[in-house]
Amino acid sequence: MMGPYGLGLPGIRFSTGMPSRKGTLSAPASATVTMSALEKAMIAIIEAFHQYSGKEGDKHKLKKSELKELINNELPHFLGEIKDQETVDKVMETLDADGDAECDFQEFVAFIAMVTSACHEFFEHE
Ligand SMILES: [Ca+2]
Ligand SMILES: [Ca+2]
Repeated sequence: MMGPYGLGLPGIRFSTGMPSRKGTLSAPASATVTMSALEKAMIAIIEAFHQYSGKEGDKHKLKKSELKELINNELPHFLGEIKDQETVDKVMETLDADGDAECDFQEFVAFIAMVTSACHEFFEHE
C-alpha cells in the first residue's frame, strides 16, 4: 500500500534551493498512518534538517551557524561538540559538494549516511 509518503519523498525538491512554498513540509509526524521505525527515522532526519535550516537565510539550506547548532544539539554522542570556527569551516568544506558554502538537504543526507556508516563500523568491531 502506498501511503501519502509512498512517492511524495518530501526531501527531494529541497535541494533546488528555490524559495518556493511547495517545498514546505506538511508535518508528516502528525499523520495517522503507522510508520516503521526506519520510516520514522527518515522523517526525523528531514525534520531535524528543517528545524535548523529554517532559522536564518535560505530556509532550505544550513549555513555554518545552523550546521554547528544542529551537530551540537542533535549529534552530541556521535560527533562531539564543535567549539571552534575552524572545525565548523572544515565540516562545511567536507559536506559542501556543490561549493555554495551552505549545506542543502542532499548534502546533509550524505553527511548523515557518512556518520551512520562510521557508527555502523564502530559497533561491528565491538
Ligand atoms: Ca538556513
Ligand atoms: Ca552546498
